[in-house]
Amino acid sequence: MNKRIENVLNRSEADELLISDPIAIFYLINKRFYPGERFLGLLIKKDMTPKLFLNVLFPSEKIEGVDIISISDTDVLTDVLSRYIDKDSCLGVDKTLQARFLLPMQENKIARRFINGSLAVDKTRAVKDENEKQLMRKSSEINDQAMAILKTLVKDDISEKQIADQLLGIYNSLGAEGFSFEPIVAFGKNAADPHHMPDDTKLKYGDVVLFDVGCTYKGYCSDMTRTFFYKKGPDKVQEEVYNLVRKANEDAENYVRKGVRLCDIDKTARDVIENGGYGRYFTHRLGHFIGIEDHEYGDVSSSFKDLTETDNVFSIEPGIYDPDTMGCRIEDLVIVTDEGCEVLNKYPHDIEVIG
Ligand SMILES: [Mn+2]
Repeated sequence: MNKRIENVLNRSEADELLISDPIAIFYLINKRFYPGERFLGLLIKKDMTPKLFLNVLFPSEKIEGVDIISISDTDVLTDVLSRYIDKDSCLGVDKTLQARFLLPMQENKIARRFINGSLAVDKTRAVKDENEKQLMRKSSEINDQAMAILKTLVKDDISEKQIADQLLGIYNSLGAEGFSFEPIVAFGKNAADPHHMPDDTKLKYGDVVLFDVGCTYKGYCSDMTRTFFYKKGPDKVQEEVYNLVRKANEDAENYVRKGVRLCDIDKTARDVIENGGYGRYFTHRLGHFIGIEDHEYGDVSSSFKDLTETDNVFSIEPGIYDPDTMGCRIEDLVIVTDEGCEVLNKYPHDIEVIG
């Protein structure tokens, strides 16, 4: 049994876990399946070789340390599962397991009790191992390089979309395989919309330029935001806004270490922006956990009271979205260490005029 599966079982209250989320399965056995509408499940429990329930439509080579149990469309799923699941057990299932699978399992009582088993997987995934940390460093290093290239693409009248369309090629040329999320390129007032999607807006003199972009490298995500000024430096108010966001980012990063409450990291950044008078324009949580997915379980927000653990990886991304002055966000990824944190993004935070 591999270390990750062992860690999940150690964190779980269930007797056995039936994991159906293909991404969680990838994390646990390093094999990706795209089962579409078909059932896919990995059954794990102590002292048993993990069983992968796999439809015959998705042939697989042998998987080291895993027994593959083939199922076909004509099999009754609950009959197959009950050959392996103890009917007196407490079974943990995913929060995303579809009701069309779960309801027959409950009706046929293939287990005594069903509980949400996702938390054990999610909390294990939140602590990155050495290999994962290396991949995340590399993914963010590529993202830093991509940011340096992106900012050279600006010119009068180019549209947000025209810049965004070039990003995939940039990532591929730097060794990344794709986007970790759809890139955000926002000019001028559009930067005051935190989730603006690139459109036909054209770049003009004096605009703010916001890039929120990320790639995947060997399956691991990066995610970074920088806000630039096109051809003309910020006016006094914009400079004040930018410096507040920058201080919020840096104070929060300085606060991060093992064993602090995630909500207190959020508060560190939020206090800076609130004391600067822009609290109502910081409309989202400070950050999110990240790894194989751009957004994983775990928030850096006022309502998330959990303590950080060494090797958690999350974003620190304060922003101010004031349509009358500017939209600004500065985002880095960090790895929690015993003493502080390692900031994965090396692209500077200084005010930068581009173009
Ligand atoms: Mn982010």
